[in-house]
Amino acid sequence: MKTILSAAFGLALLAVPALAHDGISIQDPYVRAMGASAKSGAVFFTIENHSDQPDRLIGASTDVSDKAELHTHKMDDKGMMQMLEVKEGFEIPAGGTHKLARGGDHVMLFGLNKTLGEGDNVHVTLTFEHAGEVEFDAPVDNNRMK
Ligand SMILES: [Cu+2]
Repeated sequence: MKTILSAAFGLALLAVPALAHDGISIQDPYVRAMGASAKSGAVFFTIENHSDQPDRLIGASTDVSDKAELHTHKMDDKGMMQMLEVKEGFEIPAGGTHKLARGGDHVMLFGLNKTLGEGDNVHVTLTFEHAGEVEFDAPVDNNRMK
């Protein structure tokens, strides 16, 4: 048993360099804009933390919005879904992931300064407590459900 465990542990250590990322990487991002004349939208993605310490997403901005806030959905006492700003941000555990998805955590965009069409790219800058700024492009996909 002990041999099997240490063999598995050895493999796990070997697998780490293959990921080849230090710190934070962003997977599978997309943007949703509500309607053709939408003044707001949301960005979804998965955050991977490849470092050995926890990190925290604490801010966001984009090239198409006046403002971007970290939001989540919560059920209120009447059973209605409500959106609220999460001032403390989202923690990503060491070696773990945090998914922003419809019906849950998201980056909310306010004051869209242009009409976003299907497939348009939005340039997103995220600010992390430890990793600092991480930039990526996210395509608009209004048909995606998750
Ligand atoms: Cu929101």
